[in-house]
Amino acid sequence: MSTETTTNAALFARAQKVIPGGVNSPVRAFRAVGGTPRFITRAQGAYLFDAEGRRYIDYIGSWGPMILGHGHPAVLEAVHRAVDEGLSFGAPTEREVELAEEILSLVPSMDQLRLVSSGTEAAMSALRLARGATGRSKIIKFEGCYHGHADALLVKAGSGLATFGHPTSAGVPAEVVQHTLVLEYNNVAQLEEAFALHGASLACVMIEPIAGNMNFVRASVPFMRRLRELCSQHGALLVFDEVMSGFRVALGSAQSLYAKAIPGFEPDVSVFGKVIGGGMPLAAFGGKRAVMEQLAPLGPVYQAGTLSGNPVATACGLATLREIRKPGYFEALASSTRSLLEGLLAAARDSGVPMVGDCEGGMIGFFFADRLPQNYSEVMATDKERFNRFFHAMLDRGVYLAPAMYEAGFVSSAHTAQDIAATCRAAREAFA
Ligand code: KE4
Repeated sequence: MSTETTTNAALFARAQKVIPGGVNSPVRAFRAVGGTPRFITRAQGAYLFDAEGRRYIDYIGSWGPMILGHGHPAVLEAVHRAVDEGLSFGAPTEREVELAEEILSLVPSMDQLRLVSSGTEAAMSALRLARGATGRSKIIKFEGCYHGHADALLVKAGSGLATFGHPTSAGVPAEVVQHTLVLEYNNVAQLEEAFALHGASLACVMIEPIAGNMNFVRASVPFMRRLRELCSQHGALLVFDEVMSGFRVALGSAQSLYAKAIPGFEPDVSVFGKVIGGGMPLAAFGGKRAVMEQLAPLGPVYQAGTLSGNPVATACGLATLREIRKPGYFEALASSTRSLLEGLLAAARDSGVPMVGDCEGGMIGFFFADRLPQNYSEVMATDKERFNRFFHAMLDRGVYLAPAMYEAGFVSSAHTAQDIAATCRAAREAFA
């Protein structure tokens, strides 16, 4: 590699010639925070290394998958073995059955699941399944929740509850989102009204139970309890999009937290991704047998994928799940994450900077505000400029936070107490 392409800026200029925006996923382009994206050459443990040889403590973890940190020996060993056996067969393998059994053993709300290659594909398929299983077309989603980029889910709130959504992306015809109603997260009154108006024609409600795509916002227990009641009452399926929260906020995912607070609580369909692939392209959606049996080849709802259940990806996911289900794993991870949050908030407090935050398991979020936002508009009212300055001040000090204030952060089991302490020291310098 010649010298002129060893800097991040040179690589970014070169990338932009051949890839739109120089990235294969928009949030990587740093457009929300400004500056030049770091081109990563390798990663190990809690660290990323960029093209200029800089080391960063990594709090993105590939946007969630790298819960064990980078290069965990058990995961690499499993992947190397799988690679030697074959990259893809397009035929069933025992390992995808093992992975399905492993996931189902940790998510009692599901009888069966299907493996796919991305969270988008899983959420899109879950939506089609809900519509096929109920014979209904209308759906509800919430402002600030992201469920991948399938057309019907790229939609923003209409001008009120009677009107349906408008596309958030070019290329999505209005007809495609005319059945999608967008409500305010944590707003029980809107739920009541929407179900009163449309309950009989609702196929499903899709929700991120802990919303990681507006940084970190929990669905309140009263809201979630009422949502479950209304879905049951009107025959709409409750679809939990746990692509981000799944196996990240708890071993039993976010649904296990709501099951503790609401006796008998279960979603009808769940969507997973990220952690269950351990960094390889793998996601899943599942639910009760009666719903899942609507899927081809058994039922009328079509869904398919060349690399679904890929033998290398399933090896990576299986090795990851077998590590995180070990006794004490999540207690230790949650403790690291809490000490990070407490350290950051203490640094802000000592500098007179208004900062709030929340965390659960290995997922963390913080806002420059006086109180925790409960919905998208409150998140967007927090101090974006201060976040962006903080992001760069931390990046300059070797701490890689999510490059957008509406993204969550992730701690891995590879982050040591020293890494957490170094991060909090960097925050104190950044706030000074
Ligand atoms: P993917 O298609 O990116 O694997 O998953 C889509 C998806 C679905 N549901 C939830 C709750 C998600 O968080 C995601 C993807 N999350 C983003 C981070 N905000 C991935 C990062 C990116 O878009 O590059």
